Amino acid sequence: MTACGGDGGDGAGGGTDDGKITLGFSQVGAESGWRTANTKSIQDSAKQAGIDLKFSDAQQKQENQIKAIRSFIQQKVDIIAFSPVVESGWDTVLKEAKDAGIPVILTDRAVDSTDTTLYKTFIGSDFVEEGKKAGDWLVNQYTTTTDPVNIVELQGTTGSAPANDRKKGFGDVIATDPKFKIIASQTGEFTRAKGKEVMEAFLKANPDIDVLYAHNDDMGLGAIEAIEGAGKKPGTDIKIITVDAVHDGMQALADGKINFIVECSPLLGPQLMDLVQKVHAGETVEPRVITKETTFTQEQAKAVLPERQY
Ligand code: GYE
Repeated sequence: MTACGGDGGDGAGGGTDDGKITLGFSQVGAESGWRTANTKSIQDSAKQAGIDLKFSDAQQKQENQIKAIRSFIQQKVDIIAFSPVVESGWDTVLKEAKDAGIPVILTDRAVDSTDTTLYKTFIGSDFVEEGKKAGDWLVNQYTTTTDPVNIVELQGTTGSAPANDRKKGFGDVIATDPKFKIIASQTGEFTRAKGKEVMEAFLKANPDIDVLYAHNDDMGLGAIEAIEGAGKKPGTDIKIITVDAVHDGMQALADGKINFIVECSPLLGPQLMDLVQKVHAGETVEPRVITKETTFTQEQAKAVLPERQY
């Protein structure tokens, strides 16, 4: 219906000829509750928008994402979207897509390519801002004391945009007062199992931990098990801040086991499909689309928990 007459195609046109847009999507993996909700959002909204989705799961490996993107190029999909597992190392494959005339949309995570013509737009959260919100909450909790505050940090996937940026945003805020000390910081790979394992090691090595900052809910939930296993009370003996606000995280917050969650919305599907349609129609789109999000205290979690979608 919206075909623009004339030659009716630009050579980049899709794998099939049924008039549907074909979207190749390379997902990071299935490491967390956030990721599961994100995948569902993308699959549901593609269906709703009548977009033919070719979905590929990279199991947290960049090489698998590069393979998937090359395969999408070979299949001549109309558009490629992907959530880059790490920030670096994408220039070559992005150039291949560009040379093939296939537009690319970055979803959820950024790349560090200096050539921004390699992709049309980037939709996702401002992770530095999320880290800052976590830091601001902490600073406000400890205004009346000058005693040292010992913090341990569970980082996300090494080299990923959310791990780099959440660390930076938080670090910048707490650096304003030397009483805040990050006494241990290690990756928990955004998973529950690794979060638990690393927290166990943190607890063994550090008898005096005041605060845990975990870059996502899943690692925080794993750490809660470790803290309980060590005979301590999560949320009381050790204050916990996480990011995402997925259902299980919000439940732990409402139960008093987590103290504060910075929201990161995984429901990017509808906006992504909208961008796919616009880019396909040759319309100009904003180079950066930032997801709106909030933060939750324990009281707020109790109030909103019944209506949460994920
Ligand atoms: O916070 C984490 C997931 O890239 C925003 O990846 C995403 C992050 C999210 O595994 O739970």
